[in-house]
Amino acid sequence: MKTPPIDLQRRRVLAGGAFALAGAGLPGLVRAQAASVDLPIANGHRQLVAFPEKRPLIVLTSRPPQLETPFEVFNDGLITPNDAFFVRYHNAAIPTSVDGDKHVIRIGGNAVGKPFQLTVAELRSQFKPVELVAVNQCSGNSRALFDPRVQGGQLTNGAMGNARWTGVPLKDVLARAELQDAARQVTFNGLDEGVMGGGDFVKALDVRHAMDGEVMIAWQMNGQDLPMLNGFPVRLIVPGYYGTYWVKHLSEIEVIDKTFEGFWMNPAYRIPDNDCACIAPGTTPAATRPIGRFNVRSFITSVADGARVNAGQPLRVRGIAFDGGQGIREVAFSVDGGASWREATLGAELGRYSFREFSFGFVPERGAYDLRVRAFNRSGQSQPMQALWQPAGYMRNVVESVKVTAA
Ligand SMILES: Nc1nc2c(c(=O)[nH]1)N[C@H]1C(S)=C(S)[C@@H](COP(=O)(O)O)O[C@H]1N2
Ligand SMILES: [Mo]
Repeated sequence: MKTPPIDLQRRRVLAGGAFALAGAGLPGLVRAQAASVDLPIANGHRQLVAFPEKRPLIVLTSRPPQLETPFEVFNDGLITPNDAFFVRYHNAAIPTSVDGDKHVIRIGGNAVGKPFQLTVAELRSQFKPVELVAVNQCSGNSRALFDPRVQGGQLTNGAMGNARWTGVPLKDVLARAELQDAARQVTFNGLDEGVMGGGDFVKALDVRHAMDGEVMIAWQMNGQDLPMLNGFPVRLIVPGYYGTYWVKHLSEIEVIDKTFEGFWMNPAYRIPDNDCACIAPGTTPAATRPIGRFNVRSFITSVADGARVNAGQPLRVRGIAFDGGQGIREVAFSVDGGASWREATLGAELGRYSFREFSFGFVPERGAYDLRVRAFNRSGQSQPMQALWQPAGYMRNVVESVKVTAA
C-alpha cells in the first residue's frame, strides 16, 4: 500500500460520524443507528456505533467514548484489529485534534538532573524502536457479570484486546533525564483533562518498574499509527499490567521522590491487599494496594453460550488464554461442567504477554454439555471455579461456562 502524505498520515482529527452525534447527545446516536445488542446481563441493551476509525462497537457511554469489542471478534484471530479495539476514557475532555509529529512529551519532576522535552518525530528518530505483542485489558473487564452486581462501567468480556505495539523502551527515554538517587515513582499524564470527579487522569509506576526495559512509549499498533481513541500519537504500554496504566496521548512524564497519591492511584484503582485480591460481598477490605498484573484468564471463542451443535459430528472448539506475563503453560478443558478435565492443544506463542490460542475436539452425543476451560501459567497460577468478589469489580477471572446443546 502507498503511504499517504505525511500530514494526512500523522494528523488526527476527531470529527463527523458518530463523534459529532455524540456531541449532540445520545438521542442523536440512537436515531442514527439501528444496530444494537443485548448483553447477557440485566439492563444489557446496548447500541452498536461506529466512532471515527472504528467499526461498530458496543457503546457503554458516548461522552467520553467507552466502547466494548463484540466478543465474536476474538475468534477472528489472535491480534485484535485496530478498528475493533476497545476504548476507555475517564473524562469527557478528550483531544479531538493532534499533530502527531509535533506533539511534545515533557520529561521532568523533582528527581531528575536534566529535564527535557521531545517531539514525537524526535522520539521516533532518536531512539531504537522495539516491538512487543501484548494484551491491554481494563481492570473492570467483565465487571457486569459479578453477583452481587457492583458499581462502575457495566462491561462484559470485551474490554480487552491484543496488539503488536511499536515504540521505544521508556528506560531509554528516562535515561536522558539523569534520574537522581531519590527517584521513587514516575507519573504519566496525557492530553485529556478532567474537570469533574477525580480530575486529570494521572498514573504512576515505581521507578524500578518504569526502568525495567519492557515498559514502552508506543506510536504504532499493529503496524499503523495508533487510532485517535487509543491514544494517538503516543501511549504508554505496560506489559502484563491492567490498562489503567497504559496512559494515552502521553504528554508529561515526571520522576518524583515520593509515592504519588493522586486520585487515580489512591483511592481509585486499588484492590484488597490480600492473596486473592478479594473479600466477602458487603464487607470492606482491611487494606488496599494499587492494582497490578493481570491474573490468568481463558475464553472459548468459537462457540457461544446457548449454541446448538450437531450431535454425532466432531466439534472443534477454540479460544484464547493469557496472563500477566509468565506465559500460558497449559489449558485444561471439560465438557461436563468441570467433573473431568483433559488437556487442550496450545497454538503458537506470540510472546508471553500475548493471547495464546488453544483448541480441543470431541464428538458430542445428543444432549447438553457444559464446556469449561481453565488455563495455568508458567508459575502454576490458574483460575477459580467460583468468582472472587471485590467491591470495584476488578480482576474477574472465574472459569467460564459455555452451555451447548447437541441435537
Ligand atoms: N489519557 C488517558 N489514558 C488512559 C485512560 C484515560 O482515561 N485517559 N484510561 C485508561 C484505562 S482505565 C484503560 S483500560 C486503557 C484503555 O485503553 P484503550 O482505550 O486504548 O482500549 O486506557 C488507559 N489510558
Ligand atoms: Mo480501565
